[in-house]
Amino acid sequence: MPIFPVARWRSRVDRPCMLKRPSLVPACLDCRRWIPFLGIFAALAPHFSSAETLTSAPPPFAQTTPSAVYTLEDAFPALQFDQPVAIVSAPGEKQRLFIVEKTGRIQLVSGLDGPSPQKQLFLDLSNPRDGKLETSSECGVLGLAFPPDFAKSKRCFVYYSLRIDGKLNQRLSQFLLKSNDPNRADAAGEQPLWTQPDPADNHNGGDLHFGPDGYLYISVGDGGAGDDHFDNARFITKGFFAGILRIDVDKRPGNLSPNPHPGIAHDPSGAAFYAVPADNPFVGATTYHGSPVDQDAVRTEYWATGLRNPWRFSFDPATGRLFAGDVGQNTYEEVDIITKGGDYGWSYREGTHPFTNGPGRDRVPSGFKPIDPIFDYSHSAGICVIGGVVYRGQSFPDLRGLYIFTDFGTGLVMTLRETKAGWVAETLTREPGVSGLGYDPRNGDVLFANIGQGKIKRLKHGEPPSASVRYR
Ligand SMILES: [Ca+2]
Repeated sequence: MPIFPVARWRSRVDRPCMLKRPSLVPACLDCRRWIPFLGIFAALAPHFSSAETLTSAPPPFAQTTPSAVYTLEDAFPALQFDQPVAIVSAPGEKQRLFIVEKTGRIQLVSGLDGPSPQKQLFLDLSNPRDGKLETSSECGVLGLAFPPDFAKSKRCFVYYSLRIDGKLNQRLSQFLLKSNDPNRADAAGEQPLWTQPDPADNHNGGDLHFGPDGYLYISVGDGGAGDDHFDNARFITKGFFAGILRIDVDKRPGNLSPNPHPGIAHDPSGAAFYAVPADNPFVGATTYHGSPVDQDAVRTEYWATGLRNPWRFSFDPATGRLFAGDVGQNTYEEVDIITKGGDYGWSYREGTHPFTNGPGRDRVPSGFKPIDPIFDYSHSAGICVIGGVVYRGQSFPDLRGLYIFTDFGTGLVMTLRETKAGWVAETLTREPGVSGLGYDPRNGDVLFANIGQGKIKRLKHGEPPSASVRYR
């Protein structure tokens, strides 16, 4: 089912384009800075099948034949979801899975080992306490994370979009379980951490994960429109934009109060509901890109900068490395390993390539020292990277240690293998409409949220070989 009316979609995609696209992909995709990428592919997803032949040119990486043929199957045939975007587990739990629905609800799937897993409502943000939920374009309920002490603290964190007095905001909030129901969070007891005005409904990031250090990592986009129109990406003194943030929701001793920001919530004493880890990379920063910055205005929450729209990211459970998919503008998609204080180049670069349509064009500062993505691919292979996960399960020994991710548009399900010569990409299968990946907490199987179909898929060995991706 399309997630918004086709007529509205057509009105957006009929804008003139400068470039041509493969026949299966609408010409508008090059202009998607004006198009909600999730919406458009939910509408397109029914037009693809895993056995189709791509008419585009082969991708710019070797088309290798996996040692086994893979496909995706419906993980929960009896369960339907409403635009799923994230698949989340709670620490230490094997029998519950949480599915974040962009349209306002978080569903809990229980009884994973049983013959018929059940779905029930975990948290309903359809009508948030402080405003109106916004679900258009790339807005909605976008991320969920449980802290390491969830079993004791019974709290979770959610990132979502809402309008307050008609104005769009992105919000990070804490929720608690209801006292009498371990399977339900209490929407009425919401405690916002911050609420940031957002100039456009796209490029919101919105993924949440606790790292191995117990801190909460948050992905944020550049605000939106296109070409870094609002000029947020090149600075660390504006809002919560264009990077990965790291905060301490436990307010451990020695950590710091955040610098003032009008969107940060405070308790009656004036204290924020989180702290900034004292060793965050921009604590005490006096320069950025070689230019002086006001220490009191630095968003010390930054862990890494220079990302356009890091829609989905994950931690490798074995190594703790942080992998992110950063959605590109018109030409390149990229996968990054995010490191402390790393600058990933936007909006001076798109992938490893100079970006000359941004607000900083022709004025790249001498202090600009970006980190290359581990992999980027051109729009001949895809148009919207969906960051995935490192496979650490037992079912598929040939995939162990590989990073598995997808392209939302062409549906390529790809792997990245680390070699002495660098990262090598392979194509596993094809599934358009995937908007997020996660794990089955029982066995580490990779799960895929297909926003167009409203289904959770599972990677499996497939037959026959004709179901694999072919190029001509
Ligand atoms: Ca935005």
